[in-house]
Amino acid sequence: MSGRSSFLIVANRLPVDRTVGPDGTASWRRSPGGLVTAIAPVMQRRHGAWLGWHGAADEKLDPFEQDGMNLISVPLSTEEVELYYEGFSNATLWPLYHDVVAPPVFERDMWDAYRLVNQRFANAAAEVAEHGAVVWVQDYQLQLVPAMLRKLRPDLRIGFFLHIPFPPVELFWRLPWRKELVEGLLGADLVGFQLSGGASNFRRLCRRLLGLPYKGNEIFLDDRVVTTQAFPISVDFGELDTMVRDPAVITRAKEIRSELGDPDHLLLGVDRLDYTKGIGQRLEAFGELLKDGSLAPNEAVFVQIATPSRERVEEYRRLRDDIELQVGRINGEHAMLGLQPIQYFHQSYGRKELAALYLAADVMVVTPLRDGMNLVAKEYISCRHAMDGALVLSEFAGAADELRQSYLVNPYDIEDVKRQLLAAMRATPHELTRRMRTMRRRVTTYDVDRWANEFLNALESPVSQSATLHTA
Ligand code: ADQ
Repeated sequence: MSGRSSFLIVANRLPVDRTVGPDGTASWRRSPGGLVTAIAPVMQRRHGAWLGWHGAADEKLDPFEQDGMNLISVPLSTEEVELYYEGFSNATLWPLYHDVVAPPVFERDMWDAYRLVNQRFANAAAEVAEHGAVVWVQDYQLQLVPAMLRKLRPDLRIGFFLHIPFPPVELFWRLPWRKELVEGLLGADLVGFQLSGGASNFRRLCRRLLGLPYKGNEIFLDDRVVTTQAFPISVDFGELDTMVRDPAVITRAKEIRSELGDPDHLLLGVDRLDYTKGIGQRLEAFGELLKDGSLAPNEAVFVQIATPSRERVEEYRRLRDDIELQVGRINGEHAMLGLQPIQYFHQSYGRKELAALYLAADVMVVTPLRDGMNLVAKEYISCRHAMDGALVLSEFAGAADELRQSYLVNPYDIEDVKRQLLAAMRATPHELTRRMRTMRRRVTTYDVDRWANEFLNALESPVSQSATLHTA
């Protein structure tokens, strides 16, 4: 790849994974996920480029092309992976932005690495962006990039989207580097959040921390205006809807049910193994239903898929031990020969296998303690074209704002989770269809394509470009 680009995505990771074949040759494969699917066509149309780390430490790569996308690797050292990625991003910001459900770590060397790596990303973007290019920075690992980039290249149009929640002022206030982080984000023309609550937390913070006035969605700086707005992310509805009509996927879904002994109720959880996802809470509720006799051991099977995640961060190692102990206990108490009420898998699956699981499940259980959006909930909805199946969904997932017809629960209230699990299992087909139809209508209309387009339209809209200054 050569030359400059008029459209850039800047994200912690490149949208590809390296795989090594049996003969030892390495190749790149596009990573699954809605973000890549939504952005790929825009990239192709505009000769875009994607900047991000390629996943291996201490290695420099030349820019390369994959699936029509120009990819530029930003290198990270082993120490930077530890301090910037596992450290400041995942042990400081992640818990702080998720209601401090685990205690955040505040360490100066992590912050120093975060700043250094963000500067490297900003420098790389400044180097390849065409004059007046549109640059879209993604997520909490790169919150300093907008301001750093603006300083180097004031001609660019810079957007930022935060995939996780933006916390209330009172929680954010603890951060020793709060001012730098907020100023980093204010380097963007448009700062996007999953929910309007996150956007208003951010505006309030700007006023309290920096004394900046705001009106409606706009924050007024001395010389420009920053727009803040909610863009709830979504999934590739069409891709999933097509996939679950594939005869191979239908057969696999039937096989899954029969391998599980054709239970009356197949409950499913699919999450990264993360302490924000409320896996322990849902298993506790399910265990109690078995214990108090509300459910017979042969009546329901709970399949919990927990993708390995951030395994070098201490808190995640502890969580894995806790969950595995809990699964062992519940199965130990309630299993019968050849029948385990909880089937637990600490593995990653391909998209088709996941689609078959969604198709097989009667009740999808999504109970995060806090979640920016939660794509799993929307993926399940996309897979239920027969208009059956129930979604049990935490009030603390961003998706709850849109999916009001789910069985909403407070995951901290185990009795509530138990009640809603039972309600979902006992619902009539008519009731399930009524709920599912409305939820599917929402996800079909607001798919990930629309999300990306709405963000980019807002970023490039002449109204915000001409940004008439507030004279308050
Ligand atoms: P995550 O916290 O990773 O995302 P989520 O939105 O649920 O959470 O996305 C997880 C994705 O991984 C889904 O597409 C799911 O299908 C896939 N996945 C999970 N387990 C898997 C497995 N075992 N095998 C294969 N794939 C698996 C962050 C935020 C969310 C926000 C998204 C997007 O935390 O709140 O919705 O970004 O903005």
